[in-house]
Amino acid sequence: MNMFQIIALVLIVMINGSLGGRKSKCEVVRALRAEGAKDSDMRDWLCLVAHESSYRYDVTHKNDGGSTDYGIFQMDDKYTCGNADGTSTSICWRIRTFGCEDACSTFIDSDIRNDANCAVRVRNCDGFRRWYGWVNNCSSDELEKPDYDFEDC
Ligand SMILES: [Ca+2]
Repeated sequence: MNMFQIIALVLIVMINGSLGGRKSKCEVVRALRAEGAKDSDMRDWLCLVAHESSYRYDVTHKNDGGSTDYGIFQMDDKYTCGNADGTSTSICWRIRTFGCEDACSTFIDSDIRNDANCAVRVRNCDGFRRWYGWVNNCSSDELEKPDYDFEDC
């Protein structure tokens, strides 16, 4: 291997390391719109994703109660992924069907379509309060920030 090849290899590893596992803001916007999310909710969504996963789709987080959160929307295995039992509430029983019950491994892959599908249905069922990342960080003042501008998407 000559010096040029070594440098090229190092660059490839660095690029993969910095970009791997992360989605752009507009990729998230497009995935959410495709699942019916309204633009009037989009700043909330972007704040939620920024605080739940920092736009990384391959992250997991172990909760104090023993459940685990998966992926860009941090869907947990207590109420959603891998859980096909149906919920206890009459309004939201469909949450665990038609996709939200997908294997948790599909919530940390690079295809965020099923993640967005499930997240939009959870939001339509329970609102954004289901996500502590949103509850604790996404005040109306916070949502004004240019970080959450999405007009170019
Ligand atoms: Ca996925």
